[in-house]
Amino acid sequence: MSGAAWSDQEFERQLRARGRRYHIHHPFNVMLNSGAATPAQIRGWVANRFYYQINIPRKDAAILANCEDRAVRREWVRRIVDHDGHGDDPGGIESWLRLAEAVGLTRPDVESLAQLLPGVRFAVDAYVSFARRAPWLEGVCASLTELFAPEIHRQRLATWPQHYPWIEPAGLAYFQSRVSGAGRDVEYSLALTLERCRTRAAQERAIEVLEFKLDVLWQMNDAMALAYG
Ligand code: AHQ
Repeated sequence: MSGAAWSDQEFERQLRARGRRYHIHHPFNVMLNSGAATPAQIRGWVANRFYYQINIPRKDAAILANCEDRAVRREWVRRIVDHDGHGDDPGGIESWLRLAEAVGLTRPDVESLAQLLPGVRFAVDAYVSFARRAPWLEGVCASLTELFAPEIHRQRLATWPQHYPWIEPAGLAYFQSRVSGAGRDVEYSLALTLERCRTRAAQERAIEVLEFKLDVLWQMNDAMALAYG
């Protein structure tokens, strides 16, 4: 389509408008956050999302490897230590394993990926493969699904304790960390996207990349809904 470049305001509006396809609206997520999930469905979700979590640092390392801009790398590298941990901070992957124990899974079972569904594996692998071969700026654009992430984490924190009192509350610490973490991360990703995508073609490509990542998240929920009902 192309044509004149969108203003920053219009480009941001276009990006945020894709939130209607965010996985907060997927029936499986609605079931989880409305209190209708069984312990088995919760455990299946936690075990499968673990694969997404352990691949985030590898995805971000792929973006770093493709990025020649030191100023961007200085910012982006933080995402890796946020998940892998650094110093006294055990990191987000450790928090996810604590969530796993809080919902009645064991660390060895989750880390074995024994419950990993093919559809979840393929969606996550598609995301990592994309980050490896796409220009680094497109990898940045793919992370813009986090424009919508603080809300989904807040929703879990607001609903899971009342709906699932059997889950040890300390296990929800990861969601708490991402309310502010996702907000901080996406503030940088959005500013970089608005700054670097200066033509209409680059802006429309950014939208296309965001829609691909929205499909990755949606597909993960499709696979889990099919497997766990
Ligand atoms: O816990 C999540 C996380 O660390 C990230 C990194 C980011 C990216 O780089 O693509 N996306 C993301 C997301 C996380 N949690 C998801 C959830 O629903 O709990 C949301 C997901 C995202 O919105 O992309």
